[in-house]
Amino acid sequence: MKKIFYLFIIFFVGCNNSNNNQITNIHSCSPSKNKLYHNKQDIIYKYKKSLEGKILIPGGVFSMGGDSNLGWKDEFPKHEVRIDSFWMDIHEVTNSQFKAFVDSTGYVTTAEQIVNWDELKKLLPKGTPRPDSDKLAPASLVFNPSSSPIPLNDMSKWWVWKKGANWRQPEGPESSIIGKENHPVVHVSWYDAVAYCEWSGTRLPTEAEWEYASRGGLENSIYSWGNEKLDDGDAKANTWEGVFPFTNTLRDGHYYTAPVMSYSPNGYGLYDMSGNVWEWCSDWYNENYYETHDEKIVVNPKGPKVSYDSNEPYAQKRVSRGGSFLCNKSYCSGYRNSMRMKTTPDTGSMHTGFRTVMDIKTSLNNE
Ligand SMILES: [Ca+2]
Ligand SMILES: [Ca+2]
Repeated sequence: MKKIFYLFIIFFVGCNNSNNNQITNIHSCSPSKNKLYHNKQDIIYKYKKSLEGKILIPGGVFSMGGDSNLGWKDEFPKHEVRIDSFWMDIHEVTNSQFKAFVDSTGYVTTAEQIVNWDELKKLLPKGTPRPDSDKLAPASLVFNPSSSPIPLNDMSKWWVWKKGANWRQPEGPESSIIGKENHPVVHVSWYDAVAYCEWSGTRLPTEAEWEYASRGGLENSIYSWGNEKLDDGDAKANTWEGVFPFTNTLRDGHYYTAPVMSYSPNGYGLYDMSGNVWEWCSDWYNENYYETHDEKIVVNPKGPKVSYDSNEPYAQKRVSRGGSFLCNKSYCSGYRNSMRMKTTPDTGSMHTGFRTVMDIKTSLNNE
């Protein structure tokens, strides 16, 4: 099932929340080490630090949720979470890696398929007329910069539903991934990401695992590198620097995607947890999920049973994290550790990708 042009707004609504959705209580931003705990798994992996492009994220307890008044309402309340150790991809899944999957399986991504109108109309108000067949052709969302500064309240001004755009042709039929083999794959739906995981014997991270990993061992820091502002010092991530979506200063060196591992890793040795492309998580999105926790410490949360977004209450959405090359401080600051994005699982776009994780137990069974 695929969303079409007039539904893509659903995807970006989280980036467009106005400031009245932010809360004003400011939390401590002093970095400190997470509270690690040790179990048998950690002892086993004390002697093994790498696994096929993955790195061991040691289990521990951390405070999950918003770290400052930059946080949206759905990032609160901040709560204690315990995470077991797991392996995580050092970098986002690349075009080269995704091509190996497609070459091996013949998999056809969501963006390469004709839109199934019978499925799509279930997401739309009753009586919505069937679009022309042309509008149901294989397509995906492509960024379209503005020619002048514009108000940031209408995402259709900088996104187009482009026929022929998919992971092989990120900017449309005239483009390709030749020379971008080490860039993150994009235009992948949640279903595409899960299919890749099943093929590779991995899985998507839970939202809690993703945030824990992004923090890199620092507690209550705003960004994966700490609390230094994005614009200070060396470039820290591939984001949008300038007046979005008009001018881009290219201070970080990249307009669209950057090759993975172009910037310094975080404390766990993970690259591009902030920026470059959004990364799918396994969880359903529910804006009230954090409020449902009444345990002192939540253990390995796997997300809510049902999705809920009051902006689009009929749409079932999955979580993605980390922001992209289109994130800007004037807009969504999606590159913060705790920022939660939500979108329907059939939606891909030119700034959404993923990375995989593996349970310790799974990796042991593979030996
Ligand atoms: Ca950039
Ligand atoms: Ca990323």
